[in-house]
Amino acid sequence: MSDMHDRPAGRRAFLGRAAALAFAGGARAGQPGRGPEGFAGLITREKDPPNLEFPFPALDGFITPNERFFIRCHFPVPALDARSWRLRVEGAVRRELELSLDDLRKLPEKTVTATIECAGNSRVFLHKEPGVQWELGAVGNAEWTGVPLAAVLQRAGLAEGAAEAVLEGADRGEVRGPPKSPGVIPFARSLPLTKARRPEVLLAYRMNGKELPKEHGFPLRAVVAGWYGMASVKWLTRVVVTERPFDGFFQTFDYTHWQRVKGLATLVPVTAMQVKAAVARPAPHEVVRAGAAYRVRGAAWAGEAEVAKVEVSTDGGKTWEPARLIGKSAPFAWRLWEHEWRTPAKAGRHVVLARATDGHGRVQPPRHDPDRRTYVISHVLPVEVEVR
Ligand SMILES: Nc1nc2c(c(=O)[nH]1)N[C@H]1C(S)=C(S)[C@@H](COP(=O)(O)O)O[C@H]1N2
Ligand SMILES: [Mo]
Repeated sequence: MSDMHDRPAGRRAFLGRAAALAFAGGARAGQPGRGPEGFAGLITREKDPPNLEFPFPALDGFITPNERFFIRCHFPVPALDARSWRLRVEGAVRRELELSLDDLRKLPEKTVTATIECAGNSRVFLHKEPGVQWELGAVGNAEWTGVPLAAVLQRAGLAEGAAEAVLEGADRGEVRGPPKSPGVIPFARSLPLTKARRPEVLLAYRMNGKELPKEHGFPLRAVVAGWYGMASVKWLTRVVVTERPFDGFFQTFDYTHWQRVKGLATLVPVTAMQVKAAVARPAPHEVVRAGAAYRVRGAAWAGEAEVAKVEVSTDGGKTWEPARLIGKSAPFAWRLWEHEWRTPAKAGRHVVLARATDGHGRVQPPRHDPDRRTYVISHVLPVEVEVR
């Protein structure tokens, strides 16, 4: 299983059943209410619009299959017809474009394996903050295929002074607030051109080798690898190149955090994902057998950086041991990890923790920094288990 994520693009992208059960320890097969691989479906956090999360304890492979990938929608899912659908490119460009899906498919195709985490993932662990109450599962890792945004921008030609690319979706609605939106607005987010032109930023029409599902942005979405999910605009219909930073609703009121510049707190848009390890098993309040071998396991990701190290503590943070990183490191994709735990002989409550370090030496913080507001929730999260 050490080569579990090292598969060439286009081949069967998720683990075979045998390998999946090996990662899952095989223990969950046949449990009531669970499928053979321990997957009991997504958890509904909000019905309308759909906001559903992956039950993170069911993590059993490097690739998240499409039907297991979390869904985050601010507005109702738009129904788009692929034949009449067009992507308009306008603003500070030399040539405005109107591209069909066929036009896009003629550009050089590219596949990127990327982890997308919602910036509000793990919000339920903060103290009674408003917003979708995600546990650990507003995150997934998929193989995205499409064309680089850079290729489209190059076709349009950037005008002098161009600074950002605003990506606009076809979904729209009114945010009741507070704060309220200025009436009905589409979902839109901008990228500075330095990121927009990077090779890992795709306009994707396929997800794990299949047509992009409706809830995930059919027929075309952005995939901004390395950044939190809000940047990966779904149901993309327009790219507007601007000369000045875009101050739209989801760029200012939502998905921003405080940054201290010379002692002054200033709001900045949420961008790159921060290093984070999440424990899949044990699940919270799982009953674990005393005096036995237990495989602690999970995933870790670090946005634009690499996961350098994952450490596990099974004594509430007093001592830490290195976990084994599975497979090879792939840029922008999470890394599965595991750790053998010899559980105590005596029954009682125990706290399991995982802590990741990225390639720049940045370690997950022990507590949530309030300057991050209710986003970028990457502090170490304790998992309480009962040894019995
Ligand atoms: N058009 C549009 N794009 C969107 C959103 C949205 O509501 N509308 N939600 C964003 C957020 S906050 C996240 S976390 C990701 C989630 O992508 P997924 O639903 O495919 O998991 O989509 C992003 N792109
Ligand atoms: Mo999100």
